[in-house]
Amino acid sequence: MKLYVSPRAPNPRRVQMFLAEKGIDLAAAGIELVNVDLNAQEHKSAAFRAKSPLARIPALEFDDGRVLTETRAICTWIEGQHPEPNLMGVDATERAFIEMADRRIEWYFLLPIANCVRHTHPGLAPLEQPQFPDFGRSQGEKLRETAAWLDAELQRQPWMAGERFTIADITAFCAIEFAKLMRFNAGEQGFSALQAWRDRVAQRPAARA
Ligand SMILES: N[C@@H](CCC(=O)N[C@@H](CS)C(=O)NCC(=O)O)C(=O)O
Repeated sequence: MKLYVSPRAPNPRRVQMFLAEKGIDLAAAGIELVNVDLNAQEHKSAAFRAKSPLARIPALEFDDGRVLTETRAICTWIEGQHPEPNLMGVDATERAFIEMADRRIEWYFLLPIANCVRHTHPGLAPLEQPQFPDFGRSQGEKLRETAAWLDAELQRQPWMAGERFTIADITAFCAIEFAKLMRFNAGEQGFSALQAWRDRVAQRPAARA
């Protein structure tokens, strides 16, 4: 199988961190990492679009030629193949609550960060045309509302979805690391619980994936 990724891109990083948290040896699992050069627009080539029609990564290509995209869908497949340690919930109720946390973080934390960076950072200009800096900055402001909410959550629970580390922590960590490109620092903004959580996740070996 081939997993299409790119260094520094937050969504492929979510899958790579998920694999690392599972302790999966990529060679033993038959997964080859393939780097896609986003700056060179490699993902927009006809060859790559044949695999991922919306020209997005990550993408997981099966040996039979089928291609799975969307980070959460790829993680769902990995969780099914490698159930332990569980990162997405052990029963219907826990799965639903973890999904709620993960999707909230994806939509209201990662997305505004991505929009802010993509519309304000010159390095992202090759990917986001046209850039709308005012829109990007307004997304940066909206991000602070979600950060305040996450900070409050983390004052009463240790992890994003509750009492244990889950996929929601992976999504939030990859998002907050990407937010360095918009100079967002939770601690400096007064979100000390969010900063302490970020620093704890950064200590995990998988954070280096
Ligand atoms: N909803 C998708 C988002 C994937 C996505 O936007 N990936 C970015 C990299 S983090 C990408 O491929 N960007 C290419 C582009 O903007 O042209 C997922 O969850 O995987």
